[in-house]
Amino acid sequence: MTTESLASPPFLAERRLTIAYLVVALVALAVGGLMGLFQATTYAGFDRWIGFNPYLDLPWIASYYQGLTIHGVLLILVWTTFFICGFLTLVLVQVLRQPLASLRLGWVAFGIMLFGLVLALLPILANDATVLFTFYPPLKANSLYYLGLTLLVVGTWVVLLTFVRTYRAWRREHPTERTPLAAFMALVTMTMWTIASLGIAAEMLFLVLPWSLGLFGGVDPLLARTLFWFTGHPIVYFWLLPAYLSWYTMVPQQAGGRLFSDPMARVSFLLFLLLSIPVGIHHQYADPGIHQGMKLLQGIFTFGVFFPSLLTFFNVVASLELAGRARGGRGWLGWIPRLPWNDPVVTAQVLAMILFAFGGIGGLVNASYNVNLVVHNTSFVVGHFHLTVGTAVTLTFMGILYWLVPYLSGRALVGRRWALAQAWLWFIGMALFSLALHRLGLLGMPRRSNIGDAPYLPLQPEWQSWLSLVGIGGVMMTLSGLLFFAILLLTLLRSRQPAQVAFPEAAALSGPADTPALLDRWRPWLVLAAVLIVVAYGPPLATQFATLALTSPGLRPW
Ligand code: HAS
Ligand code: CU1
Repeated sequence: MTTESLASPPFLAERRLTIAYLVVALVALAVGGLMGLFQATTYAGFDRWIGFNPYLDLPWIASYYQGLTIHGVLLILVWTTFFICGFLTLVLVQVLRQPLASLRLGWVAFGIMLFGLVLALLPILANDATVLFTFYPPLKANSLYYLGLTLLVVGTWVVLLTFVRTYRAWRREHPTERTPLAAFMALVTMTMWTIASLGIAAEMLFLVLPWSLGLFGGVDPLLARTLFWFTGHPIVYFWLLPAYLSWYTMVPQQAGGRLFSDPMARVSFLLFLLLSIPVGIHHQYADPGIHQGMKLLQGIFTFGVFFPSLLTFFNVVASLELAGRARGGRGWLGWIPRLPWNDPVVTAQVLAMILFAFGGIGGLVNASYNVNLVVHNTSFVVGHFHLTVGTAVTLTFMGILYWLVPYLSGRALVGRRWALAQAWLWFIGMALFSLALHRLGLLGMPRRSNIGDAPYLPLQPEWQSWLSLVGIGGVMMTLSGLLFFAILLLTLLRSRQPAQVAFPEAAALSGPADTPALLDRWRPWLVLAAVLIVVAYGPPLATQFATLALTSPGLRPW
């Protein structure tokens, strides 16, 4: 643990950069969350009760689909990415005790991302890019949407560049030391993401952007989807790994214990580096034009990428057990009540873990080819990703903000009890909401449909009670979100007490010294990752390039 005097906090300049990222992230969370409320309540038919339908009654939102685009882009792309870039920047400089190699480059990265975000938002808000966050062609958006999202991605590459330069500077001064675990995790996360993002970058630059500018007469939807999912699966681990970083390197200390195994944590992250990318075709099991053999191979790799999460399950629960026992817990399960359930930082994150176990099981269902055919494009998948990105990631980030905002502002958190209530409300609301969506998916309810109002989709009677539960869960999450923002704002505006927060760095039972040197090298793992990508994506991409057909004209059904 590092204790620093509040009079002159270290890395003041880097903190400012982190704060800038967090501000954008939180605004995105607020606006994106509001769209979620609209969706959940119209699904449940509450709009007819209260005589207010956001899509008909609000002048600035034209349709369910525009709302859903705002929801997806702001939450899944902006809230996550901006939070992660800000959080990891701080983590890197703190644990390496090394200033950012180039602060200016750090701000350039932020500037590119923010500029890209503004460009993408303009057509979204003007209802000129109502193509959802997946922007599947032949749906065709205004070019600014594609250009903006491309810049957002390019900005994250610059973030990696600043990380690598910072790490190199540290390495020169510490040639034989093991990279501190949290810094290692930050680097793996950004490296994996950068390789992964090459798919979406290629899709943008060589297919949809020229097509939207009128340079190509048509587009090849299959190739576009394949390149999209090359990035679209690993992006979920780009969101997850920073949460894991907190579960491994911070929560054990915050809970009063130690990390169980540092080397095992590194193995888990290296497995993510290897296996996150060559699995994207599990989103395309239902697509024609991809060979069954490749679907099988990527399906098998998908079961492979399950393992680093199983290692995490074991390691993180063992660490929590160490904490509970250090606090006097006895017996098989007696350690659980001894965890600091009165601390919102820990409670929010443990609750996130618990729901993630169910999200992970749902992931296995999705990954199984024959069952996927039952749940694909149904609300089952929506239930799955609200447990993962909506809870494992989002509730963890909220828990992190409960120490990070005091840490950055120097003001103690106000309303700890309210913060606890907020975490539980999210947990219970999301549990009901996701349960209902999983169930509705099994009852055949499609995802991405204006349930309740779509003329082509009559409501099935057996959906009705579950739809009410979706609405109730959505309202609970909205209340939780309101509480969350109120607590943060009051902390910033009203808190009179100085914060007593040190940067959390958990010690480990089996520490970095037990880590074999091979786990701290980069080249072998990067080469292996590249080989796996070529094996998994070489054949389908080669076939799709060979049969490239830029023939689909654009569609604007909205
Ligand atoms: Fe997924 C679709 C498969 C994980 C997000 N996923 C999606 C979509 C999103 C998403 C957004 O194979 C929809 C995309 C779209 O718009 O179409 N997913 C998986 C698999 C995993 C998985 C195998 N997904 C995630 C994560 C996400 C995420 C993480 C976001 C962050 N997913 C799929 C598939 C589809 C899919 C198919 C396509 C479906 C279709 O047809 O469209 C695995 O990585 C999951 C592994 C997780 C675990 C859980 C480990 C538990 C831990 C916590 C332990 C601690 C506890 C605390 C319990 C094995 C580490 C104990 C505490 C005490 C106090 C005792
Ligand atoms: Cu996936």
